[in-house]
Amino acid sequence: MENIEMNSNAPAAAKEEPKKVIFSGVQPSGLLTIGNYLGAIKNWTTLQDAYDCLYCVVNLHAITVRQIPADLRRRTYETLAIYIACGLDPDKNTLFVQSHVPAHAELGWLLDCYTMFGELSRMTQFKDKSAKNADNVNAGLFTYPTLMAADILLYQADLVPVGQDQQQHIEICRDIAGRFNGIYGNTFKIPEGFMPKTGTKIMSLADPTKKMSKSDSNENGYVAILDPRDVIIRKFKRAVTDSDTVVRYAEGKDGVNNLMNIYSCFTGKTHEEIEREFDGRGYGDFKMAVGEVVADGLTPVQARFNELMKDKAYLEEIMRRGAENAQRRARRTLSKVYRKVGFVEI
Ligand code: AQP
Repeated sequence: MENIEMNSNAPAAAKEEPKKVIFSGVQPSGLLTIGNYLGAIKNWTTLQDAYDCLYCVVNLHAITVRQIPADLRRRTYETLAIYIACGLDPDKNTLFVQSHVPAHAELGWLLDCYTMFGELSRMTQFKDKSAKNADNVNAGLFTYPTLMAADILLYQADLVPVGQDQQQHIEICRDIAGRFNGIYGNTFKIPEGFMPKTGTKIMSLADPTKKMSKSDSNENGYVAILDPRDVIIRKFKRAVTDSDTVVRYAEGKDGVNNLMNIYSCFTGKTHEEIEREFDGRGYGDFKMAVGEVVADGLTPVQARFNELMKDKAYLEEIMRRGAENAQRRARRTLSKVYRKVGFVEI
């Protein structure tokens, strides 16, 4: 053993800065798409060494839209398996399921009482989802952003890596936290949104003016991470483009722009490089090439996913470990909040 001499005059060892905290999640509300992959999960994997990351399968959010129970249960396992298959290491990140940590629902309720009806009414996701689910415009759909604020604030997260569609929810989370801090003194860290450089908004292949969504009723609109190769290629072949025939990134060419973004995310090539590569070639060639790079990129993810899904006990062990860790951290914030608002703790 090394003999270290203590010297009281020696300068104190440089104190290591604690890692910044990251929180994010995906709803197990369908087959995860390349929008979820490029806008969120792929970005998360680049953060796992430098940050203290918590990634959640947000099943409480998923029931704001009616789910078939057996599907929801299966997709909860699948979503966790996709996180790991995409490269999230369960030893470096806290991976967990939202309903396993009751503090989310508890803080969600409390924050409902500090969120205004008017601000929730302005959320575009609420407007879009109410239009899509006109027969089930439930209170949970309306207060979704408050629960999302609770998810983030419970862990005193510094950063929330999300796609562009979630930017408005990050803003309202900051407003709620600021309001609470204004009344009771510093309680919550005010988080920042953190968007990837590319892939922030992947559009539907069937209607490139709309975001690609896993709950789209038109299966040709999205490419699922688990879609087989032939399905991926067929969906790209059918992708809506325009009457022009030149592969270039320009205003009004939503379909081609979207395909160029996807190609760029999977190959690392810039738009200029893509334009040069497909100079003089038609859309047919281009769509085929996009389908192939996407299918190639997803092959290892799918292989790892299939292995993981054979071992439910392993996935449950990850869920259990993640929930214990998350619950311990979440409780600290919740106790602080309860004290501040005047709840008696026994
Ligand atoms: N099309 C997209 N482009 C880029 N990022 C996207 N994300 C979703 N769609 C795209 C990002 O994925 C993360 C998880 O999303 P979610 O499942 O919690 O909810 P969502 O944003 O409502 O995603 P979907 O696929 O549209 O789900 P459904 O259809 O169930 O509502 C978020 O970071 C999101 O930005």
